[in-house]
Amino acid sequence: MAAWNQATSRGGATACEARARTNSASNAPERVHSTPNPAFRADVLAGLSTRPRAIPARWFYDRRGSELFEEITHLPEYYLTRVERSILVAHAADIAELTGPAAAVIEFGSGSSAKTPLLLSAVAPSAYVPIDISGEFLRESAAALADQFPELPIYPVEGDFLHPLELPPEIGDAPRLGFFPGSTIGNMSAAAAVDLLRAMADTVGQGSKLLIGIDRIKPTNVLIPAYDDAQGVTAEFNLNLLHRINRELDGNLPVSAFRHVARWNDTEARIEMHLEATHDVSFAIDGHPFAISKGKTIHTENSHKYGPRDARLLLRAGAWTPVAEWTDRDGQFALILAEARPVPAAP
Ligand code: SAH
Ligand code: AVI
Repeated sequence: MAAWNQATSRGGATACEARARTNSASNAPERVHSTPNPAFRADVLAGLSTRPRAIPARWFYDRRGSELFEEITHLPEYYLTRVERSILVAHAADIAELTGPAAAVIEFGSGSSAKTPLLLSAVAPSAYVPIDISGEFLRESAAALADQFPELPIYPVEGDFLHPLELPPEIGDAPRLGFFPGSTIGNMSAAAAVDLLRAMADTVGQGSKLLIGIDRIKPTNVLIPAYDDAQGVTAEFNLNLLHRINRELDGNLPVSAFRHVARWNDTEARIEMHLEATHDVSFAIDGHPFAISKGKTIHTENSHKYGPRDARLLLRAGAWTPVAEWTDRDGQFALILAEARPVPAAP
């Protein structure tokens, strides 16, 4: 069982402190002297030693990474957040009717919880449990939300949702509504997504509901700019992973020798983000030497896109039965409500 670092945000940090969030991390010295996260260290050392080189995308989200993702959500090219928000605005009442009142809302990968008020206002929950790997950002976002919903008990949980999770006992026997927006499910392979969906069903229990956002397959002239924006924010988000390695793992990666690459992999139906070496480089991380030749890449993220049937099949494979689906007028993005039901015996 993973050790979950949990704290109620009532009486915790104030929204004022949350608003005082700054970009100071970008000016911080490259090296920090705290105990390195052993899972981060293991993933980086293993990921740079295997071919093709790859580091799991969850390590993007230190404080600076969370801030940069938040900036991405405001970019004109990054349609996902804007469109998902518009679907929530248009259908919050329908969602509330199907989910019922007084549920404990459990959000997976809550980030800034920016879209969450739309759901919370509609469903009148009994508690809110935001779960995120980016602890400081999570606590500040929860504190800001507590100011907006002073009557709502909020129990932030810092942890990796890919590990087994016990919900805070304070939520009691309230019905559970999982919330997994943003198409974060797309950052996993189909196999990992199915495992996660099944684990979520175990966590929230049979009869519980899940509201999940899933990005749709669309033309590359929309997809590529969404992941390679004109202002270079996504590039900075990607390159921050290298800064994070230098800061936290005693690395000396020459960050300026790497460039951000976003490409569409049609076979896998996904956007891939890579960091490509612009010349031959050698560096060390925690005393371990590495070399990368010009043109070779570190694969840092997959963002899978799903057709309508694929998305529903993924949910069924993950032990969730779709009960309703809403999209925008252009069918760019889907919000699906599903229920954890026992899989019926095959005919
Ligand atoms: N839900 C928000 C944020 C999406 S960004 C939205 O829709 O805009 C993805 C979020 O998931 C980040 O806040 C990141 O820190 C978190 N995250 C990514 N992988 C995670 C993991 N394995 N466990 C817990 N949180 C994770
Ligand atoms: C969090 N996740 C769904 C984002 C995505 O679109 O895959 C992360 C991201 N990567 C680059 N831009 C945004």
